[in-house]
Amino acid sequence: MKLQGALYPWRFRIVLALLALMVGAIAWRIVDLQVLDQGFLKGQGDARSVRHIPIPAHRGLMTDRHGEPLAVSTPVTTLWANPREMQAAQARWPELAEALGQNSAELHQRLKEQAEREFMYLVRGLTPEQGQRVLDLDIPGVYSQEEFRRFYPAGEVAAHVVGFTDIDDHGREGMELAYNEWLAGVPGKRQVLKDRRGRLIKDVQVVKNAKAGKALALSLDLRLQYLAHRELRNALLEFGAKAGSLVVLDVKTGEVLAMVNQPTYNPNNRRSLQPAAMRNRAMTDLFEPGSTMKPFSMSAALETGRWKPSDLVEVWPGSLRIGRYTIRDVSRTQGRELSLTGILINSSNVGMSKVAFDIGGATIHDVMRKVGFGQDTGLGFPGERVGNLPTYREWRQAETATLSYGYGLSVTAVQLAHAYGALANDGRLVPMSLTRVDHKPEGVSVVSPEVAKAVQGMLQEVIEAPRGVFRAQVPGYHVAGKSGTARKASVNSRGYQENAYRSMFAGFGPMRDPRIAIAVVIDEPSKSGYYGGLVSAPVFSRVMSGALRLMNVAPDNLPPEDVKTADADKTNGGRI
Ligand code: 59J
Repeated sequence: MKLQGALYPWRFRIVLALLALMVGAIAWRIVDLQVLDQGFLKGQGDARSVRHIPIPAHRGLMTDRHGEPLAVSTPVTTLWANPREMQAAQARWPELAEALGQNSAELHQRLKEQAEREFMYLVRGLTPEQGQRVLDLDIPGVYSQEEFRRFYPAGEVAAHVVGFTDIDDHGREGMELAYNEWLAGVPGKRQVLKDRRGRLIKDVQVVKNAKAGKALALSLDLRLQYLAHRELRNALLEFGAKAGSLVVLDVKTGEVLAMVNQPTYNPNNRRSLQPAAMRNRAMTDLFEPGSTMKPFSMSAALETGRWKPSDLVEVWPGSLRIGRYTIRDVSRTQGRELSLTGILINSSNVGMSKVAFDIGGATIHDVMRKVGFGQDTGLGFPGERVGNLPTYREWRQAETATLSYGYGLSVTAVQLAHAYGALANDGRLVPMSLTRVDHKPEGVSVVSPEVAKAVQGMLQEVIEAPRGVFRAQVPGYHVAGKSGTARKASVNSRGYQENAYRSMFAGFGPMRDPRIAIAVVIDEPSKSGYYGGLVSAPVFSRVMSGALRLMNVAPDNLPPEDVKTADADKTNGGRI
C-alpha cells in the first residue's frame, strides 16, 4: 500500500489529468474542424485557390445596309506571364523573346522589374496559330487568354462613320462608341482553380455564359461610300485642297447613304494617328455656308406669297451700300435686273439682299430654323456639332442681308444635305438616320409643297440654264443644285481672309421624283481655281451619276436618239 502511494503521488495524478484534458481538447478541435466547421474552412480554402475569370463576349457585327461587313470581331490570343513563377526558368527567356519577336534584353528587364508580380501582358492580339506556337514551347509561367479583336474591312473608306474600339474592345469613336451597349454584349464568367502562385490548375465550370452583342446594320451603302471617297479624294488632289466632306442622303427615308471626309485614316493601323484625320468633319466641323443658303431665303420669299420666281429685282451696278457696309456681287450681271431664278443662277448677293429687305429677317430665319440649321440632328453621333443660327431680334439691314446669302451662321455638311433633302422631298423634312431604316418615317412639312416644287425648278435652272453650273449636270438625268464659294473667316481677327476659300455644292435629283440629296464641301483649294461651281460641282455630278445608277433609278432625261436605240435593242434581242 505504501509502495502504491509512492508510485502514484498526487503530483503525478495531476499531470495525468492535465494530459487527458489536452488530448480531449485536441480531439474536440479535430471533430470541430473536420465535421462542424467544414463549410467555413472549405470556403476559406477556395477563396485562396478558386478564381473567376471573364469569358469575353463576341462583339456584334457592323454592316452596311446590304450586309457588307464594316466591323468584324475575330478571335485572337493574348499571352500573359506570371513573372514570379517565371524567375525559376530564366534560361528560357531568350527563347521566349524570340518566339514573341521581342527584344530579348527588354523582355528580360520587364520580367525582372515585375519579378514580385503575378500578372504581366506579354503580347496581345495574336492570331490563334501564332499564340499556339508560343504556348507549344511549354515555358512555365506563360499563359494564354482568348479575346476578340475588331477588324475593319472597309478601312479608311468608312473609318469616320464606323469609328473603332480600344484594345479592351470598348467603342472609342464613331458608331462603335454611339452603339457600344448594343454591340458589346455581356462577358461571361468561368471558375478555375489556381495554386498559391497563381498557376492555373483546373478549369472547374462555366458560371455564366457570355452573351454575344447584337449586329448593327448602318444606313451606308458601301458601294456609294467607295464612290464618294474616291471622287472627294481626287478633287482634293486636283485642286490642292486641305480637307473636305461629302454626304449622300436618301431624301425619302432620311438615311445617310454615304458620308466621307478627307483627310482620313486606316482604323486597322492606328499607330501614327493624326487627330485631324480622325474627325468626322461632316458632323464635327462648322462653316459659313455662303450662297448654298440662298435657296432657303428664296423659299421664304415665295412662302410669303409676295414673290414668284419670274419677278424682277434691280441688281445694277453689282454693289449695294448699307451704311458703312457694302454688299458685292462677284460676277457682274449683263442687264440691270434679274428674276429670282436669275439671282440664283448668277448668285447675286445684291439681288438676294433686296428680296430679304422686302420680306424681313424673321421670315428667312424661320425657314432656316425649320429645315434644321442651328438645330440638333438627333443622330447622337459622338462629337457632333449643332452649329449656330443667330436668334432673331430686330436685325439691322446688314445682318438680314448677310444671313440671306449665307453668312453670320454656321452649319455642318450633314445639316446642309438634310436641308436640301427637305426641298427635294417636296418640303417634308424626314429625320436623318445612320442606321438602316425599315419603316419609312412620316417627316414634317417645313416648306409648302408648292414652294418646294417651285424652288426645285429654280435650282434645276441653276444647273441647266445657258450660264448655269453645267459641271453639275448628270448624263441621263435632270438634277438641281446650288454652288457656293465663301471666303473663310479670319481666325485671329475680325473679317475674312483674302486668299482662303471654301468651295461648296449642294443639290438633289432626279427631278421627276427626287431620291438623293448630296452636299460637297471642299476646304481651301489652292490650285487650278476655287469656285464651288468649278471644284465641287463635278464631284456632285460624278457621285450623283454613280448613285442613281447603283440604286437603279430610272433616267428622266434620255435624249430621243437613246430612246430609239433602246427600243431597237428590244426588237433584235440586243444585237446590233
Ligand atoms: C466671294 C464672300 C464673305 C463674307 C467673294 C467669293 C461675302 C460677304 C461678309 C469674293 C470669292 C471672292 C459677310 S463667286 O457663293 O460672293 O460658287 O461658283 O465670301 O460676300 O459679304 O473672291 N460663287 N461667292 N462672298 N463673302 N461676306 C460666287 C459667290 C457665291 C461662285 C462663283 C463666283 C461670294 C460664281 C463670296 C460659285 O455664290
